[in-house]
Amino acid sequence: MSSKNKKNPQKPSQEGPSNPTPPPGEQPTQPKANKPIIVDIHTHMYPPSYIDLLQSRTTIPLLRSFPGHPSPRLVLLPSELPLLSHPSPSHPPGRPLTESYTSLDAKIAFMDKHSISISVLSLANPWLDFFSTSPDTTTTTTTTSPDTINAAAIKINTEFELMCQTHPNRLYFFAVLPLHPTTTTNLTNLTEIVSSLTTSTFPHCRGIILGTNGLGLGLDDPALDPLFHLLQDLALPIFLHPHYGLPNQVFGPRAERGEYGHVLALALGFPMETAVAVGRMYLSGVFDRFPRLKIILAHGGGALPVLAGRVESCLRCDGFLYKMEKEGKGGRMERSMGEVLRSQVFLDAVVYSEVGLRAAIGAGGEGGVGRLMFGTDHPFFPPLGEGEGEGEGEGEGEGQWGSVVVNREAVDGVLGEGSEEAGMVLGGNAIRILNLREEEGGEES
Ligand code: 5CU
Repeated sequence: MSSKNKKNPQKPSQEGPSNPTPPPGEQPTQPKANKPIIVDIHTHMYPPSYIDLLQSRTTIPLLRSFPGHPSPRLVLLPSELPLLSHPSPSHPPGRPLTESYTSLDAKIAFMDKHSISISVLSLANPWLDFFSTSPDTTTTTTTTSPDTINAAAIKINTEFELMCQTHPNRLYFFAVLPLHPTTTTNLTNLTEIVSSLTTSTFPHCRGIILGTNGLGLGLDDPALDPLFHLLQDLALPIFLHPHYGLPNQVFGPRAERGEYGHVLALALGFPMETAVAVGRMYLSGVFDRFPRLKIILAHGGGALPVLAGRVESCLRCDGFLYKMEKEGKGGRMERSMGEVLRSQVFLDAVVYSEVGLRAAIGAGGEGGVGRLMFGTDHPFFPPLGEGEGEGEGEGEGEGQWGSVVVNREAVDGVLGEGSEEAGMVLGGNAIRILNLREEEGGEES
């Protein structure tokens, strides 16, 4: 990791017009030179009750054993669905359920191996979306009662809270919400659950993780307004994460037959999904209605940083929206997409390249460096075992994970190893933005 490329360092962000000065206790934390505090804000787990849920299911997401393969496999992605009905004996769909997905000891060992002081845990995709009407209708479960879904969310959040309590100062979490179509008629319950996240029951909760599905109609669904209102009022950020990617047909029949593994779905489908979700929120006026809502986008905002200008341009030239505005029927946003990105949006630094990282920093404007937070996406993208086919031998491996090193090197390469700016992205920003304060009697990393 070299400091030769100290290019384009930028100043810390003021958090936009809605948050001109950080409140007391949210002052920027400056890490010590050369030994930055590393905070991982993008790190997943499946706690025990979620594994039970996966085990009980017959369609994605599920856990399934395949003859000739020692460990059960986690089959999660819509792109894996065609392979589930005709699994190849040598390359069954999914990924082996290793300890990395389920064990807190494995998470701590991973953190220690990568000098990560603090992790903000979250349930991995697809959260509890399968209880809702999803874009992939085969994953719909309509018979589950709202009480059961609420109870599942509370149980999972409690499991995360307890994990955090066993490692004070090292672990926090983003909670999962029980979103389902009946939520709108059941808002009191949802309000109670969301409000509880800021009480002494969940002292380690720092926001919520959300997919792009919402209640089944996406995040521009006006039925979500009460939720956004509440999250804004409680100052609970959304960590927005993709899961559905793009429809399988986009990638062609060879991808549908599994010939390209997960590459297209994860590398190209996920980032487009994130960009589309935020574009829909923007055009529907979510950010105008909730200007204090904070949203953290996974994978450096996906395709959004490079496409935000194009969204603005298309909006400026759209005859239909122009006419709507003239007729006083809306159509225009109060702020440009760029302004929203510079004031309400934060990005993780899980982009795997200097080019991508520069775009993510640029999206935040002058204060872009102050809006970016390091992440690993653990336990996804592990090192693969030597000579093992299709990830069967994947695991912790001996050294640091290549997927993590590449992200760390991009930060050091763009901002300069040991620089103040690199320290902000690696940990200082997360400590400030997510208010990761020291607890008494906490453990050292
Ligand atoms: O490899 C994968 O399937 C995934 C996934 O499902 N979610 C994620 O965040 N990264 C990779």
